Amino acid sequence: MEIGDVLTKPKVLVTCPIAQQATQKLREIAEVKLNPSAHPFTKEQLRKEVADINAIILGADKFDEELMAAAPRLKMIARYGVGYDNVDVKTATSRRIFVTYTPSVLSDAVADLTFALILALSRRITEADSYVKSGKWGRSPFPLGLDLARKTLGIVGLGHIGTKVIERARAFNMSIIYYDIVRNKQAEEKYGAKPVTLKELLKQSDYVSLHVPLTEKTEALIGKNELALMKSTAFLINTSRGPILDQQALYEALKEKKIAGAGLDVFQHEPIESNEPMLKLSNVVLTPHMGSGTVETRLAMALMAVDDVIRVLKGKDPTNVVNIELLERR
Ligand code: 8YV
Repeated sequence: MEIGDVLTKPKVLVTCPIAQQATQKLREIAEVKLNPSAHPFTKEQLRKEVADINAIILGADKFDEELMAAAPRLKMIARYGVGYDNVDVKTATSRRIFVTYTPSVLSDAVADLTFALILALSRRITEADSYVKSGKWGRSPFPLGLDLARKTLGIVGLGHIGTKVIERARAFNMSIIYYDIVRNKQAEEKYGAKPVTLKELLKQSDYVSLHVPLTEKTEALIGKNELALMKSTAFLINTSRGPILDQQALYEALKEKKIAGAGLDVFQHEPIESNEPMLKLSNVVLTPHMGSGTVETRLAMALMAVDDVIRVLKGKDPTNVVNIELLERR
């Protein structure tokens, strides 16, 4: 801390809208700067904004080495979310900047949205809504949907969110298979989830749901060859990160009806581009990256992020640390 900092409150930048209750709590100990616009900061804006901040609560903005270099007083980056693929954690660690995140509190919300997409696809909810609103009821028959009971759900990445999806699927009487680089014995015993290879999962599942973090290893995990293994009656759901899927390959598979449909909350580029061909397909249900977007969950995430910011600004260790090496080095 610099001498001037003792006399003034530490400065915290919040790059995305968060619950007022959380910003109020933060204001008790810090000077809080919010992003006044509905749009994310541009990189240039962010470079200026970070010049004198001590901590940042970060939305989906990319935070790289260049921005860290432009923020000499930065002690921590609190990711408002569970995924931290937008943060250069390696550089943060080398600069002794804590990176925190908000795991677990959003798992139910993301699992709910995953299931909402599964149900919307199976029972054609978005099409049915347009059918009724456009006055077609009584004039042409509405196509039949599909049962979930006795179908197979394939979970790719069985962590906290994947487990919550399984809990919901069990209530719908679905069979569960999963692929993960680590065996989840607990889920196997508790829910009868069967571990399989990715290839087997793609071949056997009626619904494939992606729940892996975005890393170098998971980028484009599902491409043309993987999609070709899926049943023509199967659906793909992605509430994790866009780049895990090859979006162009998915578009082609959907267009040529090689798979039945897709429910997507995340995309290669966000916001989705207006000329994105996927927007014209009828066998997709698209949502605007809103997996954690409920009142209760967003409040819990904001308070979790703020609590860690307060801890760090008071010289304590944060609780939800990504770069735990920094704790070990203390
Ligand atoms: C976003 C998410 O963080 O948890 C995540 O990683 O993708 C979301 O919860 C949220 O939309 C704010 O950026």
